[in-house]
Amino acid sequence: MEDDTAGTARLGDAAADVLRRNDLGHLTVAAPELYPHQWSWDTAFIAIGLSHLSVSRAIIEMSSLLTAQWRRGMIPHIVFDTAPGYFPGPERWRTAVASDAPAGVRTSGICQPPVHSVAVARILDQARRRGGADRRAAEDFLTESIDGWLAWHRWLATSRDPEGSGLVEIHHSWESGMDNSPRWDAPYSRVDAGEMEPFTRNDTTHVTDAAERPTDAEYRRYIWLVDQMVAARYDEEAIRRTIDFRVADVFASALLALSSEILAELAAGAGRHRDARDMEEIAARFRSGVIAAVSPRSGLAQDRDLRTGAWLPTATIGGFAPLLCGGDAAVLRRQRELLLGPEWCGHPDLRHAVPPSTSPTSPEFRPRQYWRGPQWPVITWLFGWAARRRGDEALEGQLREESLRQLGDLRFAEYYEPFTGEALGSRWQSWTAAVTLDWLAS
Ligand code: 2M8
Repeated sequence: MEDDTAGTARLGDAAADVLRRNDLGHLTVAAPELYPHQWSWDTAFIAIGLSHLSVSRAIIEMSSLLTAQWRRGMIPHIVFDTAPGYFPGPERWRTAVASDAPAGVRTSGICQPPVHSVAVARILDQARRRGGADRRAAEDFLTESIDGWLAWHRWLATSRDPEGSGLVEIHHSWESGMDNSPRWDAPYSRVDAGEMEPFTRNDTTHVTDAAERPTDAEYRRYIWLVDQMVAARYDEEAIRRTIDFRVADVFASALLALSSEILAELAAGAGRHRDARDMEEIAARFRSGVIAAVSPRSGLAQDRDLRTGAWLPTATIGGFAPLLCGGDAAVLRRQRELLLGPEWCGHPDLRHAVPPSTSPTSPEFRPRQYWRGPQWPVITWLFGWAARRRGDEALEGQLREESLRQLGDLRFAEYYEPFTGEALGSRWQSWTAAVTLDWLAS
């Protein structure tokens, strides 16, 4: 049998190879066939992985995303490259109708969770450890890009929380990053996709089994919402008045709180004290919003359907949002216990003790279907990283070790079947390879 060091080296080489193969020079595609463009939150994780290979390449990745930033601050969820074959492409998003879309770059018209300052901080740490030219490049990058990140957070805190509730409002489940999670079943049951321009999906041709992807009925609703946003010319107020999907996303809110706390530290380090205070305020507001959304009964944080006012109690990984942003020691203690307990990582039938996207004890759990049950290494990484930031090295260590065992199949899958460990969805997924590199480096 291969010894540990050889196995680790092989895993690291294979992960680096995935990033190299998915690299177009100016951006890294999220996955070679299924996702041949740049995705917003994928970019942050990819840059974290790249920072272990080349600080300057990691900086290019983040800078290239920022060139697609909309004028009011939104970072779009997809920046399209030239490859054909992804649906919906720029011709369906029609972002030219928007008054604040950037010129000269083709993007989608929605956003994804704000994890970018986690990447900026990680790149800076790496660069400072290396010193010399890397350090200078990363510090220059922070100076040049900080206004972009600040504008992004301010846009989220105003346009997506105009009433100051402390929760980020989303208008499409793609904005959550967890597209078909049962978190969204109730709000989607009220989306009645009517007559629409016909379309053909491409995604199902790139996975072994189409049942690992969302259903056609789900896709009709996804595209219906895109068309509704185009009709509203991507005007946030008009969208709020007319769209069939308005949900307060507790996971994105926790990430905004966490990332704003980090951005405040970065701003303070760059001598931008007023900006640092603004970011601290945003962090505090969204942290409180997340804690207020915790159900005393289940101990999990809940999303909220803003069209009906109903809280959404489904037991998904989104419910552990407080473990990302902190804010209440008792809530965190209970969540840690829950996460490691039999309904989650401690479920006796799991192949690897990392969190499934939906609890295996929930009636909505589907072990092979995308965000309805499989384990996502990138999500495990986020919880591990946040745990370490809180000083919970034990939790981080456990999640890392289990994940590295899971990734030992060298497929770098998009997601994994929780009971068998089978690789599902896309292979050679960039963010999976990237978090592998980060785990190996710690
Ligand atoms: C998945 O989402 C895209 C739409 O944005 C898709 O299914 O076509 C999600 O897992 C999302 O979180 C991720 O960012 C994206 C690219 O990896 O794929």
